[in-house]
Amino acid sequence: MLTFYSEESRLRQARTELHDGALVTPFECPERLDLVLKQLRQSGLGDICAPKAYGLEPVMAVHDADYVTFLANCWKQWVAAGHNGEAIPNIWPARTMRGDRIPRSISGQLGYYALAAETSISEGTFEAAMASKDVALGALEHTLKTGEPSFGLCRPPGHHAAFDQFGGYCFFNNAAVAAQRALDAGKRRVAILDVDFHHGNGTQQIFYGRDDVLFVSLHGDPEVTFPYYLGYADEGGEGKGEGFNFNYPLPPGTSVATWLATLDQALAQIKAVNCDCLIVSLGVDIFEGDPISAFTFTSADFTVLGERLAQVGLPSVFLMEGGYAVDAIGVNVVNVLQGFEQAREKGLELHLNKGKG
Ligand code: SP5
Ligand code: ZN
Repeated sequence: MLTFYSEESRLRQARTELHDGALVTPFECPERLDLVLKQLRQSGLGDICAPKAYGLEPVMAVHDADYVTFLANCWKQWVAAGHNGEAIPNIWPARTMRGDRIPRSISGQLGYYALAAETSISEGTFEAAMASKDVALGALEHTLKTGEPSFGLCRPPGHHAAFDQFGGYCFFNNAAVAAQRALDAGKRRVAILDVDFHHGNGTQQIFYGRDDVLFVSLHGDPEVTFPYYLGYADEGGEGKGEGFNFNYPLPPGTSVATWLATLDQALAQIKAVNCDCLIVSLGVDIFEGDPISAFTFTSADFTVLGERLAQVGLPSVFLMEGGYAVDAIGVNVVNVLQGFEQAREKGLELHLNKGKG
């Protein structure tokens, strides 16, 4: 399986995250890349290549143009306004105020375009976000061309980024950018399966009214888990999109057996709808050792996850989302990809033998 990766993902080097009431070094850090790259190289899974630059057009296909302009200029404007720290919102157009004004001040714009305060904008953030969506698009293009699976080692992650909002460490929604690109290349329907510990609120929001992207997510119950305000089981899509959104919120501490049984339901939903390809929002923060999450996967369980995903039998693109702070994230990612490859090869073999039979 080919991996796509960009050195420019390292340009995101934020120093501050608002966590538990303190500013800490961000959990979503460049070292995450090294942990995954190291295991990929040791695994012999396949080559690692750099994507080409796809420009802004595929981003504008799912994000608001003014939002993209805001991201491109935010750091410059923040510095020009004389601020010393990194750009962090501290006021929002909350329910009791006007939601239709975009203030001229960068501080006002930050609140308008942010959905959470843990994610600061710093020098290089926009450039890294550009690289990350190129990684996703490179992986997608390879899979569309060959039918072979691919892995996009995206950083920063994407699934919390909505049409015109950043947050949850995400700026451009890499999975949404890739899904839209697949449609624009002639695919009729794309399935996005999100297994990150957190609900993929951005992906859901972008496609909520549409029937050409099926969004299915397993995640920590938003009653008690970030992002709190989306990801409930009763969110089934709207208008044409009704029946094309499935949320499976699960309580913190959910056993792997329960999680996998729920996955089987999610996969049945995907198989019940005709989809031309599968994009997996691959967060490995469902690991038992993850510092900010609360599911219980062991490293071995990730192999089982990969095997199950192969049973869907669709051309598949894996895109990195969350997974933090522990060496095991590399092994966990590789286990998913190897589990997938091995099950897929076995499936192909069975298929061939049947043909000969
Ligand atoms: C891509 C992704 O995984 N983004 C996650 C963003 C989570 N941001 C806020 C997390 C708040 C976690 N609080 C947990 C406290 C555990 N002691
Ligand atoms: Zn997550």
